[in-house]
Amino acid sequence: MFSSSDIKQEAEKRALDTTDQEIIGKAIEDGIETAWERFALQQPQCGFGQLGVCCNNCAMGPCRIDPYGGKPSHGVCGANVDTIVSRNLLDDLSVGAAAHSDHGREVVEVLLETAEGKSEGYRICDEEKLKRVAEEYGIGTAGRSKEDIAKDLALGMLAEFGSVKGFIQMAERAPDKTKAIWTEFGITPRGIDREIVEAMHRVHMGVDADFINILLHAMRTALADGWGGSMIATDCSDILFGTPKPLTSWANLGTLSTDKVNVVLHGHNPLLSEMIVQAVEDPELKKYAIEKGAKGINLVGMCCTGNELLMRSGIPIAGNVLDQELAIATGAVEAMVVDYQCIFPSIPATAGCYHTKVVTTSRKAKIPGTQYMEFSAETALSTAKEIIRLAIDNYPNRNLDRVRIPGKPMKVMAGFSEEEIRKALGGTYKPLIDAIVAGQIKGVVGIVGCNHPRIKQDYGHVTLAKELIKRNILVVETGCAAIACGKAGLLLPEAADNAGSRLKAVCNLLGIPPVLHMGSCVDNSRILVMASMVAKELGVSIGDLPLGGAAPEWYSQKALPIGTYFVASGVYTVLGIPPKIFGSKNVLNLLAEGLKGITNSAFAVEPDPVKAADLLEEEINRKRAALGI
Ligand code: SF4
Ligand code: MSK
Repeated sequence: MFSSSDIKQEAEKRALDTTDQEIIGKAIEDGIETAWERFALQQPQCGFGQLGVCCNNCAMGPCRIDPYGGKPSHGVCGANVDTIVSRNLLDDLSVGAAAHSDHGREVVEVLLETAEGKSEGYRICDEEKLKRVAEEYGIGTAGRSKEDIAKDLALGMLAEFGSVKGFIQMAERAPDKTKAIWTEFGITPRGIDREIVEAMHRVHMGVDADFINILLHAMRTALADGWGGSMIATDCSDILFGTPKPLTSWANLGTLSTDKVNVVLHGHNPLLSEMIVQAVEDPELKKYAIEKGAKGINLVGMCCTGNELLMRSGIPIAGNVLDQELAIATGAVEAMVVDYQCIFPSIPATAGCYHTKVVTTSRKAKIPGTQYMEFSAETALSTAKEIIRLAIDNYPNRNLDRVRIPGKPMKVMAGFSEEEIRKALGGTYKPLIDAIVAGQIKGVVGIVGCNHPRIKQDYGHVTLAKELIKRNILVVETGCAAIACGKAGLLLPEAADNAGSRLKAVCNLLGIPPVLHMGSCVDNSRILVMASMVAKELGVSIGDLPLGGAAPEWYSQKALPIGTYFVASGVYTVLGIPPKIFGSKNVLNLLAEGLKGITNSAFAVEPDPVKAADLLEEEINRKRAALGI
């Protein structure tokens, strides 16, 4: 498809990072189909779908509405464009909320099994956090074993998924003024599963047809994710595996090794991958790798499983979501181990062109053409060892003529949990508040979300982060956005040289980067907790704070609840990819304008990251002025 002279140009068009560009070039030379080729083949994509005006909810459809105001203006059932667009949005958002929350539930289940002595390889690592969270749940801790406390806490958290109390305990962490807004508009989340199930009910044909009512429930469902499922996932993972602390490691495809067995851990849930981190310490496996001709075993992460491992154990991160096929195309990966979410079903086909084994591990996420090795807490460490043995056995199959490991890894600093940020500030957010009041830090923006083949990989994240720090706005990040900035060298204290002089001085004083890696996608909950603590210290709502959110390259359904719980919590959020709502002016107006009167925040859509930075800065200035600073 490409002449050799075009390959470099094409690679530069697709990705910002030079190691990614090199392997994109190799993949093209090797004739490997990646998301970029498949995206091109999908063009032009369906305009009705992009506008959100197509409904496929029942067997009388699919129905689609003329977006120009002509006929048909209603589906067979009579649903108008506002109903269809808002219902589609709620449907997609609920899928995302379910994904985060079901991940959270699995971590709680393992906490329970660990407390009951039924799991293999797990232990409670952060007893202090266990006790702190247990106290929030009203669970007594004095004189009790950590296992007893953990059992009660796990049961308390599992109850959050239904709706026993009518509210979610974790959401009590929000400031009173924010909770009062939720109460006033009837969007306080009652239970995690409950809101998602109710969303599924509402999108059924002939149930909710009022777009305002539908969108309010979308906010409630998103809040159940952010302040419920995701927050539980974060806190239980911290309890089991340790709350992240600042550390240094490496990022990009150059983290793959030329002479060690390379194992890529990809997906979202740290439950099995943490056991793999333990398994590679087994002296027998180390010896076995050497017997097979390798110099050792090299674990690297990808996407949010990678972020979880980077944050807690300093495992290097090979890349973000568009790197999954590229990692295999290096020809150097013995095994790619996946759990769930953001796994391209294409990877067994890519792996089939090299020697890579793809190992699926979750009952919920099987992919034809992969080797399935089921994860269960009872046998987790044994399964982890088996997986490593399989990868080692595959090492001799590496075809050195087809291997290319690009460039050098980029050093990164990660591990900025909310607790550690607070600790670095001396135990309270007062110094941060003082810095904001003094204008040393103009505001804080969370950049989150994925890569999208419509945007040059990482360009949106990196450009926006650079623009913001230049304007003395501190950036906190999670997910693929954080990996993008890691590859670009922004997760280093030295990157403060790119910041405005006032932010640079703060970073230099604290020895921190101007862009803080706060974790995986579920760890956006850490940003909520931080915002909440600052707001409480000031006695205001989160919506009063000079904060912003952005998802410059999002694609996943999970980004919808993330953006929506940011906005519903009071954080103005700019999306770089338009959501599928432009077919309804009413839906658009409510989300971009109408919400300002409810949560003092709204959504904006701006594909140009420099203009997105302008919007975020304007919003921060507006909130600063309202606070009188
Ligand atoms: Fe068509 Fe209504 Fe069925 Fe949707 S729910 S497919 S608009 S008939
Ligand atoms: S991994 S949801 S592509 S951020 Fe969390 Fe990246 Fe988006 Fe997946």
